[in-house]
This record gives sequence, C-alpha cells and structure tokens, in this order.
Amino acid sequence: MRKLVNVQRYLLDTERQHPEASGDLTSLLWDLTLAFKLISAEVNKAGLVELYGEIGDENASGDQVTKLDMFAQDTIVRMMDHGGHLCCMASEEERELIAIPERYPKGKYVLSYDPLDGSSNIDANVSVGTIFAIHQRKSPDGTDGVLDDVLQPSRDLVAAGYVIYGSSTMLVLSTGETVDGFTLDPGVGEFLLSHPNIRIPKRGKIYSVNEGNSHFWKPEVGRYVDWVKSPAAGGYKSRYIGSMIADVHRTLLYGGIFLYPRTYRRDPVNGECKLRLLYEAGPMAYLVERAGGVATTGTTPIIDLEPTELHERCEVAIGSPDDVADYLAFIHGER
Ligand code: P6P
Repeated sequence: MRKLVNVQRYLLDTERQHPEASGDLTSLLWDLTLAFKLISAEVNKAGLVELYGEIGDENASGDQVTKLDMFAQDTIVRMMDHGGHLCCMASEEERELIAIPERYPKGKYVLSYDPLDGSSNIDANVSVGTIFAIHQRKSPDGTDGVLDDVLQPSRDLVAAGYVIYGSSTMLVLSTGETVDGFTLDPGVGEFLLSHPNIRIPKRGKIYSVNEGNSHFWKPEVGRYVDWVKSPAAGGYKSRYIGSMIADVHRTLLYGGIFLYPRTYRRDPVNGECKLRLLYEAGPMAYLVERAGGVATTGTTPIIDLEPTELHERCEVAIGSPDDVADYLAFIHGER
C-alpha cells in the first residue's frame, strides 16, 4: 500500500535533501498551500454565495474580472505579503508589481501567479485553477523587489506549480526535480501525495486547440491540425476546455499536445498571442519539461524566453515529445 504523505511532509523531505536549504522555500510553499485551500473552498461553493459573475472591471490583459478572481487575488496577497519570504509579487490581476508593505520583512524570492486561470468559464462550472512561479531575487537582499527580479526566464525557476479546482482539487508542483501531484482531502484539509513523479507519455492521442481561430492561423499551423485529425495520424481525439490549466493538466497526464499559436484575427500583419509568459506559459513549460515533455513557441523553448514586460504573451505548443515534434515538423516546413 502507498505510504501517506502530505505536502508538508513532502516539502520537508525535499528540503532535507538540500543541506544548504534555509527552509525559506518550504515555508513559502506551506503558506501558498493554505491560500489554495481557502480559494478551493470558495470556488467550490461560489454559486451558493452568489460569488459568480463579473465585477465589471478589466485586468492588465483586458480580461473581464470575476468576483472569484478578486477573491483568489486578495487571498494570495494577504497570505503571502507578510511571511518574509518574498521581495515582491506579480499577478495577472495587477498591472504593476505588488510591493511587500514597508512594515513587513523582504525575502529572497519572487512570486508570479495567475490567481484564477480560466475564470471566464467558471459560471459554467468548468475547471479553473491557480498557476504560480517562484524565482530567486536578483536585486540586493532586504530591499524592495524590482521588475528585474520578476522578469526572469522560467528555466531559472526554483519552483512552479498549479492547483486545479475541478472534480477534485489537485496541486501539481515541482521544486526542480520531479513533478508531483497532491489531491486535497477536503474532510481534513490536507493535500495528500496522489501522483508521485508524474511523467508525460511519449506520445498521446489528443490534440487541444481552439479551432474557432483556424481561419486566423499561419497556414503551417492549419496544415498540422488538418494532418493530426486525418486517418494518417492514427486517430487523434480533439479536446479543448478553454481553461489552460485544465487542458495542460489533461495533456500532462494523458499525453498529446496543447496549442495556442499566434492568431491574425485583429492584427493581420503582426498577429497576436493569447497566453501570458510569466504566469501561464512559463511555469507550465517548466513543469511539462520536468515531466519529460516539450514546451515551445514554435521556434524557441518557452523556458528560454527572456521576459521584457510583466504581461507579455507568447505562442504555446506544449505536450508529449513526439506530438510536439510532429507539430514542429509542420511549422518548420519539413512536412
Ligand atoms: P480562447 C483563459 O481565459 C485563458 O487565458 C486560458 O486559460 C485558456 O487556455 C485561453 O484563455 C482560452 O482562450 O481564446 O480559446 O477562449
């Protein structure tokens, strides 16, 4: 029978494998898991307390902000701003950096996060989630964090993960080595290790892309999608939830490929990307690569992208190595 391990025990055991560790990252992640439990409780009962619906604001990326977005955003800030582990934060919901209040100590880490990814679907009870990424600061210890502390490639992350609030609440986390999944037992409020050392299948049978954009892709993207749905590809299924966290979580566990390529709908010349690098594509790329997958813009590994702005976006092709290789062969004109 599998041993019972909660996320706290897992983090302590991981810390013990690094004699140089101060325990700062462990404590930071403990605080984060408490925020996730609070958000999970609200998401799971939102309809009962009429938290559904939008508050009529737009966030930095122009998305409509829902009440649950703000609850998740506020919960993470209030949980994380005083623990002394962070020098600043960056959120999808805030245009600028989130400073640590003067009265609190500044720590050596930086937290970038999407408090509630996929929230535009939440009124339909579609799975949503929180995505987080943790870098070590670059600016001097003890000072206020600055933009350069946040604008780092996801290759340099010290930890990243997501929590999917779905049929169950599951935390998927990596602190550099394996990718491990913890399922929340709401009865006792513990994240229990349920998916140790997640490895993405070498190839899947599912492709995931918003085909409503198919008239606005580059031709080579359309050629790949036409191929993957043809008998020649061997019988792929299409699954698209419209919540990145859910689409990538399924891809991680079942294999296959998730795509959000550049579209030329609004700007036929330069096109535009949808997914944000710092707190969506970057941490997801970090996790999928550590689970044996591949994450690319089509020309560059996503983990190598050097962010220049907080809310910058990038193209995304992420999933099983063989599936992403097929996609890249079309993108590079080799097929
Ligand atoms: P579309 C959700 O709003 C999100 O940011 C991602 O979670 C999701 O993958 C994407 O947008 C869906 O975009 O254009 O297909 O609705």
